[in-house]
Order: sequence, then C-alpha cells, then structure tokens
Amino acid sequence: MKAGLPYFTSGEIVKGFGRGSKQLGIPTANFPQHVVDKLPAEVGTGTYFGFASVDGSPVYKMVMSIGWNPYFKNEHKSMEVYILHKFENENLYGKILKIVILGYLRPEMDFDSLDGLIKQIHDDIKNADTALDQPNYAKFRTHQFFNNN
Ligand code: RBF
Ligand code: MG
Repeated sequence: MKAGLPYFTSGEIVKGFGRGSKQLGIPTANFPQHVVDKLPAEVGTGTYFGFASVDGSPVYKMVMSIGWNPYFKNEHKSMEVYILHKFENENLYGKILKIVILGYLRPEMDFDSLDGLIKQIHDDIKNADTALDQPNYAKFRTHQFFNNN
C-alpha cells in the first residue's frame, strides 16, 4: 500500500463550491478545512479511492479528489468525496462523513474542457469500483472504524 495509507478520517460535510452537482453532474461531499489541514504530507494531491459512510449508513465505495482543482483554479486545497451510491434526494450537509483512503489513482490534472474533466472522473469511478473489489481493499469495508457511529 502507498505510504501514508490506509488513512482514516472523519468530519462534518460542508457546502463546497456548488459545482459538483450542477455543473458536472457528479455530486461530491466536501470536508471542512481543518480536516484537509490534518492530512499527512505523504498523502499528496491527486485522485484516491476507498470506503465511506455517512452518519452510520452502510459502508460504500468512494473515489475522491485532494487538491486545488487546477481546472477551476481553486485557492484552497479541498477534499471532495464522490460516494458510489445513489442517496435519495438527501441533503448531506451537517452529517458526519467517515472515510478510509486506501489507494492512489492519478495526479491532479488540468483539462481543455469541462467535458474532458467529466469523462476523466467517470473513468476514475470505474477504476475505483474495480480496484475496491480486490480482497486486500475490500476487507476494509468491515473495519471497526466504521462501527458504532
Ligand atoms: N478537478 C480538477 O481540476 N482536476 C482533476 O484532476 C480533478 N479530479 C477529480 C477526481 C474526482 C474523483 C473528483 C470527484 C473530482 C475531481 N476534480 C478535479 C474536482 C472537480 O473539479 C470538483 O469536484 C468540482 O469542481 C466541484 O467542486
Ligand atoms: Mg462538493
């Protein structure tokens, strides 16, 4: 496993840039800045995969972005989690998101078009979905970190 991983963290879901759902059709749950600032140096920017749970929900696969989103030229580093589960019209703001980061997919990139970014994220979702079926990753779904929330 990559240095610094597995990495376990949790925090309240806060409002992001409001682009994920509307502009990209890929809603993400954003962590507050103090959670981002706790990331160890080994867990650098890029796209990662792992598992996630929201307020004691079942544990779902996730894929996430850590960084400055070069396409949008953000000024703050963010941690945005896309959960591979369809939540029914639920507002997740204020709920507690628990994640374990298990693997690294690729560095952060800039794109010529929004379409290019969206296509790449869909590839990331597929790659995460496949990787997380490997037993060495899948075993974390039942890790005690996700118990009694
Ligand atoms: N934004 C980028 O500018 N470059 C990236 O390489 C990038 N990769 C992402 C990968 C995943 C799995 C996700 C969920 C998002 C990624 N984003 C990336 C962030 C995207 O720009 C962000 O979700 C929207 O700006 C909404 O805040
Ligand atoms: Mg978001």
